[in-house]
Amino acid sequence: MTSHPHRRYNPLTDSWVLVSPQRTKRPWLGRVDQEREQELPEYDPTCALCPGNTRAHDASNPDYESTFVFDNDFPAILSQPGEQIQTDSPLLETEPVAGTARVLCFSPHHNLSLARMEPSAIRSVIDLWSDQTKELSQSHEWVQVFENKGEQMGASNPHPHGQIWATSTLPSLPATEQRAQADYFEREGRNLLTDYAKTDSGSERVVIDRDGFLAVVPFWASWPFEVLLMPRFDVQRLPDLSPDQRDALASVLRELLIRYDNLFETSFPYSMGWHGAPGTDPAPDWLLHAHFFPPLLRSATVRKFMVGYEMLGEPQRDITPEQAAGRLRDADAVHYLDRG
Ligand code: H2U
Ligand code: ZN
Repeated sequence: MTSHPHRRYNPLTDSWVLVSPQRTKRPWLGRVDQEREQELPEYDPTCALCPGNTRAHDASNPDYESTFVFDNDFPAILSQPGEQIQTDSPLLETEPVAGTARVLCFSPHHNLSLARMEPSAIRSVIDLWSDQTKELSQSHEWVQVFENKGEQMGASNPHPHGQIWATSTLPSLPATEQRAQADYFEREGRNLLTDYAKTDSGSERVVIDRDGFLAVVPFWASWPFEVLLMPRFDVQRLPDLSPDQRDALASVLRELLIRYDNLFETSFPYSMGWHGAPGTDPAPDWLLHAHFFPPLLRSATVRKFMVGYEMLGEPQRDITPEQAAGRLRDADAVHYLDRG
């Protein structure tokens, strides 16, 4: 790949990223922070997500032993839509929205993360994601499963958890992906992401390729260690994954998150989430996939900021997706906290 500045096109979001590989010619400045993270207790009596504890509004958690889901006590969306807001200009456009917001506890153990959980426990989380998606997609246009992990991403609590926001409207990013995949399918007669998985298999961008799943730092990645996780088989939605495929996914997901943690020997912060076809009708243009957007660049504390040119022009990166994937491949597949 060239060492000259160039732009790369993201066909999923119809946008471009500026890549400046010549700036990484200098030796790698990465360092491992000596400072160890604070050790967390397995149970925290002040945590709103730990088993048996009381949350806001006096709701109390059961003594759950695997996963636990509850309606968010501070939801961003409400079950009933408000009235259409009247404005006096077409430039001031609004739309009512209704929905359901839930919090998903991944484990009763306050001090774990998905990377540190057993494959069978991760499998339970995948089942939870799938069941919730199945249930909520009956009555919502879009079901967004996501995890916002780490203080650097604004997560309020280290207890392993994710969220679901299910809405009566299709949000902007999935709507863009929807259009891109539909356009590609109409133009080429094939599935965009299935074609991309074929294009990238065996490439320098592969992080993991096994058991039917492919994790790559996509050609068009904006974030330094962004990853796109895709099945190598035709599946549009989480609930459609078979039991064997879910087990395989648990194993691949675990490996990816361990590699992330090992990169800078830190509990790697990120936002991740699933994009599957909206609705329940057949959608041959869609491929189920997960995006991982981690903020870190050079160490546990040196992060990438999307500022300046990025806010006014377009995203820019120095380390190429190929270099980033190489570093994730070189990272150990055994968690640093589990090494002898
Ligand atoms: P974050 O860590 O990403 O902020 O997610 C925690 C969520 O948990 C957040 O959406 C909810 C917050 O509203 N929450 C409750 O529903 N009840 C509580 O008692 C505390 C936090
Ligand atoms: Zn907790």
